[in-house]
Amino acid sequence: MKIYFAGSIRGGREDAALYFSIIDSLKTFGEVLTEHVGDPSLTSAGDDGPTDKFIHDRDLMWLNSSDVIVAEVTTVSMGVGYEIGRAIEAGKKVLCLFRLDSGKNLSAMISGCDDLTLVNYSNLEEAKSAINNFLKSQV
Ligand code: 6K6
Repeated sequence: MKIYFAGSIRGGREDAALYFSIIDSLKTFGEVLTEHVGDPSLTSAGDDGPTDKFIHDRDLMWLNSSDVIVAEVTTVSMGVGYEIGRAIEAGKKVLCLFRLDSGKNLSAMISGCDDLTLVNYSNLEEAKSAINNFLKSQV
């Protein structure tokens, strides 16, 4: 199974360690195409690297080749919202994970969307359990 994990980069890296742990658990189900999203050395500022067009086109190619999308949506990110929208339009199955104790308000465009699965969670174990239930139902 090819899994596309989406998490905030330029939207802010405060949950990067959490992304790393989620990706670790996703790897037990298949290939994670976007492992770099959990890289603790990746900052929101970034450094020398590929152009934005390269990143956009490469990531969309990965998104379109993936079987499922798992998005951590607690830290607000324009890119993650965009990826979720493109994934739904492409007919992909999308799981969104939102941390209830974050004090953040999830966009109604995610919480009000019938075309995705949204799970509110409090800790990593609950996130893993949501991932397990979601991915099991895809095979
Ligand atoms: C590092 C720092 C700044 O830019 C970078 C390199 N950028 C990216 N590399 C890989 N994927 C990216 C990059 N920027 C955005 N994405 C994709 O959008 C990822 O798949 C994330 O799920 C999502 C993050 O969007 P923003 O708006 O938070 O950056």
